[in-house]
Amino acid sequence: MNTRNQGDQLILALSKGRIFEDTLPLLAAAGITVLENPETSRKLILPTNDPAVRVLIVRATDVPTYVQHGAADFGVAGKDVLLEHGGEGLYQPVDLNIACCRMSVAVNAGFDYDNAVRQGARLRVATKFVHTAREHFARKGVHVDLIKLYGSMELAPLVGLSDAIVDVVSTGGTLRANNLVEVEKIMDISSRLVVNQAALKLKRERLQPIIEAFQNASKQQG
Ligand code: PRT
Ligand code: MG
Repeated sequence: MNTRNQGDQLILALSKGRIFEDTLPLLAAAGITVLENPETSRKLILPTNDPAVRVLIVRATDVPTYVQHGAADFGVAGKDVLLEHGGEGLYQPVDLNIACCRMSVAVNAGFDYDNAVRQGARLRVATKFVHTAREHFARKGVHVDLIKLYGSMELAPLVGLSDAIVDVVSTGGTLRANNLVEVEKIMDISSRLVVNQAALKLKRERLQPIIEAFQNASKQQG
């Protein structure tokens, strides 16, 4: 099978899990059904009921990269991921209101965050979201040493790697289970449709109806 992205093809980049699940109803609204389940299939390129449309399964943080370089024409990515990527080469026409959560600062239950900030203490902050964290603390005038992690941020304060973490929170269950407290919300997060800027021009006839279907379906959800 030729997997290069050609003119008559449309390639959608999605991550497994919540983004894939929440995107399925939007695809259905555009008349597109994915024919294999990424949780059970070993395939990284999934067929759909439309032979010209295929779905790439990539890591959530890699979705903007595939779309930026045109290896995928469009994709779905969280605002958290897009802020770290920077968004170059991407058109972001629709906030899909899916995979909603918030970006927050959390600390050990015993740590007096407000007092540390008031005292002008230098904070060690562990996060995957270094760009967002740097901007947040700069805005507050708080000095931080950022420690880049790639997952399980919740562990860092427990073992003394950091004083605080910046992470996305949805139910708060993971924080509670690890005796951490959310002390500051940085922003609300949802996922966006991202489209390669060149593809939007060259494949407009194919892409536009899908963008509109996503737009209408996400309005009805939200
Ligand atoms: O899992 P992987 O390392 O491959 O990447 P990822 O975690 O970025 O991907 P994925 O699929 O887990 O998340 C994709 C997108 O979903 C993120 O970019 C967010 O925009 C959004 N989202 C919504 C979330 C959550 N809710 C969420 N709860 N992403 C991650 N989480 C994590 C959270 O950090 C915590 O560790 O899930 C854990 C449980 O959260 P609680 O608060 O419900 O306990
Ligand atoms: Mg995850």
